[in-house]
Amino acid sequence: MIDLYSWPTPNGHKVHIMLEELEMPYNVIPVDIGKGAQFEPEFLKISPNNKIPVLVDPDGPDGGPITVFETGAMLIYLGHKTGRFIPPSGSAARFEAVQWLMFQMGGIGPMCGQQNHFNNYAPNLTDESQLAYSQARYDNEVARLYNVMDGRLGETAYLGGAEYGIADIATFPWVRNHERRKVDIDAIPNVKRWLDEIEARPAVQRGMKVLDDAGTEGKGPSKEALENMFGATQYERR
Ligand SMILES: N[C@@H](CCC(=O)N[C@@H](CS)C(=O)NCC(=O)O)C(=O)O
Repeated sequence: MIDLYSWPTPNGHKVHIMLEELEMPYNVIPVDIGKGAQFEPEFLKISPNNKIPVLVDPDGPDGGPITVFETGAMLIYLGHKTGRFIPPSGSAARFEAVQWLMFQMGGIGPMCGQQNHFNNYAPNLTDESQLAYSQARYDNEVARLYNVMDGRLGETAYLGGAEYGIADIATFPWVRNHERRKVDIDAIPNVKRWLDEIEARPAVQRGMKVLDDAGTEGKGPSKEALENMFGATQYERR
């Protein structure tokens, strides 16, 4: 059975949703990133970038176990393993889906992450003009990316193409919370249509509930969590 080292965050949710869509049995091992569990030496052996999630599949492609970190790689891995939620290997459709997956990995995820940081966390930034600049920079960039999505979804049913798949699964947990992203959803009706449809999928609803007993829902991070995620602990060489 697949072991998934995870935590209830947008990146964790991507893989929870994919595994639920696949109806694959899996075992979730919580890694409390607020308490610093991502820096434990045993975890760093499978996650050299000290981030969740990480997947360990005892039944990997060469007959032995395989470890995969980085959610984009994990979604491609699971799609390839099962032949589901990803177009056939080598097809033009595969590259179309992968490019929109990369749009999430290189754009939506990092920009929404920084927007969240500067709007909600930026713990030590007391210089108002720096804070205003940083917030405007990421608010604008996030709004721009939602508009790019809206254009794409005006042309195709799903982000990756005609079929629902890994690009949608990767993007949904980051964009569902549009109020937090300061985006007017009524101005981007194609994104709204897509969000409503994906939100209604039972597997998505199950995936979003994984680890919801971790007690993080609706709570801001503690001082200890802010230190672990953004403070000096992050920059110690390990
Ligand atoms: N690009 C990575 C990002 C993973 C990531 O940022 N994970 C966050 C939680 S959403 C994390 O583990 N943060 C803990 C830390 O940075 O110490 C992926 O897609 O897997």
